[in-house]
Amino acid sequence: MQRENLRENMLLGMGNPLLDISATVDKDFLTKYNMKENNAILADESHKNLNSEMIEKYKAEFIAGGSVQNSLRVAQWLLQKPKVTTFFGCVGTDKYSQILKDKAKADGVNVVYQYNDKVPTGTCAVLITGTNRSLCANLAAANCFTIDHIRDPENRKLLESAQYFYISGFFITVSPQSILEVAKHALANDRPFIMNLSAPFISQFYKEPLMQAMPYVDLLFGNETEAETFANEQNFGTKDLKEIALKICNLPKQNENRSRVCVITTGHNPVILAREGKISEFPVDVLSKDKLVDTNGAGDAFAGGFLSQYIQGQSLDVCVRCGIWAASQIVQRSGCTFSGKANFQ
Ligand code: 26A
Repeated sequence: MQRENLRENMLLGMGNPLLDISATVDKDFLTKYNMKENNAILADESHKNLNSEMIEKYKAEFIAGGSVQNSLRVAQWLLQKPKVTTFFGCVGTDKYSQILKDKAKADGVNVVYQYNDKVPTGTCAVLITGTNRSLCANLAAANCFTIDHIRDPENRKLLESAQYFYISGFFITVSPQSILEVAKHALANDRPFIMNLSAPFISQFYKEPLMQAMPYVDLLFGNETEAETFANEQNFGTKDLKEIALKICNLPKQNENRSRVCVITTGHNPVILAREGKISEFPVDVLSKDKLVDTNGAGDAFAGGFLSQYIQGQSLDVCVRCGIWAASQIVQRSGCTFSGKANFQ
């Protein structure tokens, strides 16, 4: 398929729009807030001073974030045609949501937010230690997303004309009902339904809604710690990532026309792709330490790069290579940001 065949609103994404508050911190600061490197958690009472400390003590910068929105921005960067992707998520009516919207729109995403005028836009503290990142999301308005948004007649048209659907595991904490509605729509129309494991805590603490969505999932992304946690929670009886990927493919599935594909990223180690009982591995070019800035957004960029090719009907091999390329660009910058024209070959 050629770029000319790309049309508006082919890929519909749904997730938590968050403004990242990002700074390099010392490890003690991580410990103080009971956070671990390369993890992602939801904020609770104990994190109420986290953002202000990040801003005042560490001079944090504000960067557009939110996992799915990041992926769509990266996909748009590669697609070079505006509005091929549409994003649903909930924000407040404040300055932060304007920043998020402006950024995503400038990058070409068709942003269709649900607005909540009582709750502020969600934020995510991004604590960088060396090249690792630890995320603590305060969902705020993102958590107020309701199924009404996808049932609104104008938005319904967008849902109906979309060919591919991408939702983060993170969104399970917000509206599992909306996830199932989209999943069932995808199934009824034989269109790919794509999810991401997003973080270990999703497999641990949102097991039931996650496993309700799983039978609809045609393509699943995850990284090594997410896959290991998932396997452990599902009593797979193995820590071997290739076996885990194959077992994920074999979990019960609704749409029998499509066999499930599972893609596991493993940092700088090869990407594992499982499909139809087979494993393929794709090496990652290891960047020198001085080129690496931070890994915030690497997984999102991988998904965005992959999806940019997937929706053009490219082979899974090309999709993975593009995911790897996109992630390698994003880790050379702060947060999920990029500049210039994407030159993936
Ligand atoms: C529900 N949670 C915890 C989250 C997130 C999240 N996006 C959606 N839901 N926690 C962190 N992020 C986003 O992940 C990106 C890096 O992969 C951050 O906003 C960050 O931009």
